[in-house]
Amino acid sequence: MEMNQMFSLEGKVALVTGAAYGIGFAIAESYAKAGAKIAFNCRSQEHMDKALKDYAEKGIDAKGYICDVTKEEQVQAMVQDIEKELGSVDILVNNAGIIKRIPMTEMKTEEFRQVIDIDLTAPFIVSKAVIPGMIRKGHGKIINVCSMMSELGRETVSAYAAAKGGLKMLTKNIASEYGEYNIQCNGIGPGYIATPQTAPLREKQPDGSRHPFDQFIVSKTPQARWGTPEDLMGPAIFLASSASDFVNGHILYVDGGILAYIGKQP
Ligand code: NAP
Ligand code: GCO
Repeated sequence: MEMNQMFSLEGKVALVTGAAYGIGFAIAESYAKAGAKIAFNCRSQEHMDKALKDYAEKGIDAKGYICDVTKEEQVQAMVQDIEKELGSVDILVNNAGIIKRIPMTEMKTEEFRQVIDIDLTAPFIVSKAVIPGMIRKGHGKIINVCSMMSELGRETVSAYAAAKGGLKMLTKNIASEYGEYNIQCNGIGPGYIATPQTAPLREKQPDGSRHPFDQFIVSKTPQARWGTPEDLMGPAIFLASSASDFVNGHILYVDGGILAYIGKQP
């Protein structure tokens, strides 16, 4: 196989969930540049209108669906519509996600459940909806967007860490259960990436100085910077393309070295 064919997504149908902006948008953009037809969803018409404009500005003819990934009927209907409009899904990226930063003893059980629902149950729901089509086609790629919190804990993110740790194991289980159908399921574990989700951690202090968490993350990252959504593009293409056809059940951390580093003595 030619080198450029190995990383090509020409003719593939990719569904990236929650790709109106942030990491999902960058991954979808990279897939379009590699030749894939793009489907994405988000929850609000306002975000959809803006996203469609942003994709068009990049020359990408993406199909957008208003769909809440926690609602199984909406997901099933979206997957059927994609099949009619673009063809059945070859590549699924379970990207949609939320975080709630609340100390565990102050967190309502309902809030904990909401995070688990979006960050862990929804990847199950969406994967379940596309796997039968992948089995019919004889191939498929599922990429779950994991996190540093698939491996590490910290104050205030108990629900998120539980969900992302669970997502790592869902990844390994999908790989185990459907590998024989030539479906590869892997995870991408972004480090700390500058997106709306992490904006509160980078807010300037009233005196104009950097947020202490911002300084902390830069000091914990050997590459000494926050990641950008674009940093995820190459690894996401690798996991969606034939270049990774024998990579299954793996979590590829894209973190500038955070997980390799014990940190500097204060
Ligand atoms: P973001 O900027 O907050 O974007 C999240 C996206 O998910 C939005 O498009 C949002 O769409 C969508 N979404 C949320 N709940 C949804 C639902 N129930 N149904 C459909 N869409 C939903 O987040 P991000 O930073 O790009 O993160 C994307 C993924 O990477 C998440 O899974 C996150 O946990 C993970 N991650 C992020 C970082 C980081 O440092 N930023 C690091 C590791 C992992 P609407 O606004 O329309 O709801
Ligand atoms: C936090 C962060 C995260 C990151 C990311 C790390 O509050 O610690 O928001 O958890 O977004 O998932 O990989």
